[in-house]
This record gives sequence, structure tokens and C-alpha cells, in this order.
Amino acid sequence: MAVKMYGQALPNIPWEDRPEGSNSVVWRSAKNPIIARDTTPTSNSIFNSAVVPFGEGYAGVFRCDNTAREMRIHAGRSQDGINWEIDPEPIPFQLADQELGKSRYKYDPRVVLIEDTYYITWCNDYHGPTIGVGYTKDFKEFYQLENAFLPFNRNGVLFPRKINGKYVMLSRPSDNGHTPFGDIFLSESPDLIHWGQHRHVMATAGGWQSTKIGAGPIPIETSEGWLMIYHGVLTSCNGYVYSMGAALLDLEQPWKVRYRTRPYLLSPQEVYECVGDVPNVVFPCAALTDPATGRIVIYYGAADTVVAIAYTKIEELVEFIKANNL
Ligand code: BMA
Repeated sequence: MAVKMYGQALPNIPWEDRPEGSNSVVWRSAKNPIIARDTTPTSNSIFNSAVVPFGEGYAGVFRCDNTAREMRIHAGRSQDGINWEIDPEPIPFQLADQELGKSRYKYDPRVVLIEDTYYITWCNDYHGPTIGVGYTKDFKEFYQLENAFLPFNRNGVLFPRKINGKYVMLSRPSDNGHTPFGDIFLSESPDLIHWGQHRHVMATAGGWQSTKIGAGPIPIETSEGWLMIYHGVLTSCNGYVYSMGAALLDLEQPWKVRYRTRPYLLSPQEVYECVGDVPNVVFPCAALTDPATGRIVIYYGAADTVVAIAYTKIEELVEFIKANNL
């Protein structure tokens, strides 16, 4: 079976082969963590962040919690996807309506190129957490649109193209705090402003994904369906544990789950994933892909403190998801 992955060629994608002796379907970079917590002058921590190919290199939107412990999103640029220059100031969005300026926090960004525009979604405050939407064409000027949904909601993730003529977004309705529940839903929009036709995609399941789940990187289009990498949460005696899994969604009706992993793909095990401001968190927010080689790089926040990356190959990942279907 040859699995096809669609999208832009990235011959210079960050890459390290699976370490000798490992048989994991997803393996970590030896360079982890790739972004230190104090990369900007006022950052307490830099974690759950999103990157995309841009120009000759890469650009991204980074969650930087500052030393006042305010949650902000900053733009950044990189030649190689590993070494990043992150702006010291948060993104100054130009607002569609001044009412949108009441947001006290922004966190957990995702970024996607749709046609000629980079869209950003994030968890945005509007009388509680909901999904903020903005865009840029050049990573210099940023514009903020209307919030997609009413509060409370988190983990808004756009698909990389319209499906049946509509923009499509995954999200995870939540509460105003550290939500002890949560399934993934899908909504459609003709214009990225008005959202409806809400569909249930996936519920929590056992083990590592028993408390709540949320979409991670932008879904990756493949011949076997949309590859959705997501996080799942287990509640232990010591609190939440965030792990990473994956599902394959129907290409035409992406609220239909074809396969979904029973085991996790990656769970907090390295020191930088187990020790930090919030221990035991791996939280994927972005992936880069190179269709010709089947290479995938997953960017994830570790312990709410740093950014790390992990690698996989599409053929092996799809085979693993099917062989380990829930
Ligand atoms: C979630 C979000 C994430 C965070 C995680 C673990 O509710 O706030 O940003 O990584 O909790 O603290």
C-alpha cells in the first residue's frame, strides 16, 4: 500500500532518522527541546506553538507566557525550522471591531495556509475562552476577524482547504476552567465569520484519552483520509496527563472517523515533558510534511514550558493507526 500525502514539497524539512534500537512509530528529536523557555527577553515559557513553511524557510506563531504570567502569541521566523527568532512583542492585530480588543489572553495558536492567506486560530478570551480567528499574508501585518464561536471553546483547528465549498473547523467545547470533559466537534462556514452545521466527530475513550481530547496540528490530507493528530488527557492521582494520538477522518465527510489509535503515539516520558510549569504534558499544535519522502515533523509543547519536535513517516503512521484501531 502506497499512502499519498498532499501538499507543498519541503525538501529542507527538519529530519533525523529513527534512533538505532527504537521501534516507536513517532520518535523525538535528539535536539529537544528546540525552543528554550527564555527565548524572548520577557518569556516565562514558550510552548504550544504553530509553524508553517514561509518563503525560503518557515514562520510561526508562538505561545509566550510572559514573566507577569500573561498568555500572549508572538510571531517568529526560521531558516531551518529548528532555530527560531521570536518577536519580543506580541502580535499587534488590527481589529475588525474594537470590541475584539477586550481579549485579556491569547494562547495555543494554530496556523494554516489556505489559498494565499495564512489563517491563525487560537484560544481567545471573550468573557471566557473561545476561538479567535485572524490572518496575515506576510507575517508582518496581522488582522483579527470575529471569534468563531460563543464561549466556552478551545482547540480550534482549520482544515487546509475548503471541503464541498465550505471552510471547516474542528473545535472542543469546554468550560471556563480546567475542563474535566470534552469531545471534538466540526463546524462549517462560507466566509470564516458565520459557523454552523455542527457535527460531532469524536468522543473520549479509555486510558490516555479518557478525560478529554482536542485536535492538534492542521489535518494532513492523505489518500487514506485526513490525518488528525490530537491530544488526549487522562486524570491521574496527580492531575492531568496529556498524550498524543492520531485518527483518520473521511475525506469528504470529515466528521466521520475511519480509524483511531487505541495506544498513544507519544506520552510524557522525557524530563522536559515531565518537569516544568505543568508536568506531564505533550501538546501537539503543528506539523510539517514533505510528500515526496513521506516525512512528518510534529511540533509540540512540553510541560507547558518549552517547544519540542518529533518525527514520523506517513506510510508507517497510517499502518500503525489501522493496526491499532480503537
Ligand atoms: C489546557 C490548555 C493548554 C495546556 C494544558 C495543560 O487546558 O491550557 O494550553 O497545555 O491545559 O496545562
